[in-house]
Amino acid sequence: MKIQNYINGKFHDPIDNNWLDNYNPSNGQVYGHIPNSSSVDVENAYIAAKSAFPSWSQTTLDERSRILIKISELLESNLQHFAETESKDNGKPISLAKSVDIPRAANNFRFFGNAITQFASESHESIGHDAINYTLRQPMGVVGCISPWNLPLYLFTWKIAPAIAAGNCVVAKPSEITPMTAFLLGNICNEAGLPKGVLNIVHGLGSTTGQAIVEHPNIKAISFTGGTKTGIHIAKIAAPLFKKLSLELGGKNPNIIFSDCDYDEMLKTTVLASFSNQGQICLCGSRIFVEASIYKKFKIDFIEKVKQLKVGHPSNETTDVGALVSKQHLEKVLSYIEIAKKENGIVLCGGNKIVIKDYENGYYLAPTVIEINTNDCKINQEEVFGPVVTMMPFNTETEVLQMANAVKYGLSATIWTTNLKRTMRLTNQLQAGIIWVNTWMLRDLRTPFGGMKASGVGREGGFEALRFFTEAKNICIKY
Ligand code: TXE
Repeated sequence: MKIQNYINGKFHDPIDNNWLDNYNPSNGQVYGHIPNSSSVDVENAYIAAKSAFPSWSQTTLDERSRILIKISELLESNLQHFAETESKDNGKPISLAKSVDIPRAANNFRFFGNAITQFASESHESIGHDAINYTLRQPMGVVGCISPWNLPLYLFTWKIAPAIAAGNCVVAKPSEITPMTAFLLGNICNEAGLPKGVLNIVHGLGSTTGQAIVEHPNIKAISFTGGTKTGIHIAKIAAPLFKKLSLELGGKNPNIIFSDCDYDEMLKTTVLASFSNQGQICLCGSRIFVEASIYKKFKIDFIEKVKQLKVGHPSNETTDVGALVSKQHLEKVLSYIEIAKKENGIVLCGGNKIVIKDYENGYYLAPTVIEINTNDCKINQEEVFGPVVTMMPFNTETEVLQMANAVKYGLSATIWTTNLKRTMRLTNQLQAGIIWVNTWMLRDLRTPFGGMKASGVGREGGFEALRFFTEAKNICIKY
């Protein structure tokens, strides 16, 4: 199957007729071809977006909201098809695609369709000067959205929905590894009555298509989610062009467990925080720190639960852990397990590929738990982004806080405790953009989402996203 670019409401082959293979992670087979779009395709997408902007930016908020909510409804009514497509393209369990990825993609459109009707800007009365200042928040024009492969439609729409809600027109690129649901979204947008050119989707490699979007002199803002290395590269290109940038990058998140926590709840959630989506979520808690007094018990109980996880074909409803996204990524994750062993890490379970009958070439890896004795090692410092977690004991709050913060990343952290004072002390001092206490991945779309340090710059979510996709202009009137 060949997919096409979606430009100006229509589907097009890439101008250079240059195509990439698309692999099915569950069996390692090529099952489709996607455009490797050139800068000419990106330029065509830009021209379509630019032409659509004057009218879209003047479209009433009610009308924008109505169209976004219609897209959301159409995604919901096509949930099964979208979920099957996502699961096949990415390797994630169908149950996850049905319960998380596609519902959340639909919700992104509904949420920002509603949010835009509530978005307001400030005014400041300059008392004693007979003057008033007010802020206009105007759409920027044409903006670029570039998304990764781990939560394909979920993260693609997390950027697109606020961008178009705010009145911008978009040139968007999904990951070349998981382009399918983004391709399907084009038809849904047409059916919902989104005017042509408001959203344009170009497919291709980061180094060709993505690069052309970032380098485009008239694409005013880039919202990017992906690897930290890519983020650095994009920032270097965008800075001299004075583009607005939102970078959501990697994480190496601590999961800190105190002995006074609700143990059963912690255990159940820690399994999810470690291995959901094959551990390929930037928010996964990949470094587990356990208070020494319960370390032995936790070790036995956790390993027992992890061993019960069913690794299987993504389309099987009972699969807990599906296939990793690509052969290259599987090899990267395996290489980190070898590094950990060399660093004296003890593999408590997993560590090996899994062969599934009839799908022998699929990218399956057993959920892996590695016991370590220092935070100062590669396996605890670098993002693995797979079904691999480490665990080690700690004795004091001060010690665990120091280890939690001693990484270059600062995306999220989880704390398990019922002690309020400790919670307050730690949440104040942990270097992370998102901190969960006694839960994980509980999301409210109104909250600011993003990381500190090498996890990125800027915040998405709620009004933060609408502020990102608008230019603030202050007007001072003396009366
Ligand atoms: O991501 P890339 P990769 C981490 C994770 C993973 C590593 C590398 O550790 O192992 O990053 O993954 C586009 N100009 N995360 O290499 O390349 C690319 O086409 C413009 C964490 O797959 O960063 C894709 O659409 N765009 C992360 C997107 O960037 C470029 C999720 C992300 O791909 C580009 C994914 C360029 N020069 C990986 N080069 C998270 N934060 O959730 C690439 N792209």
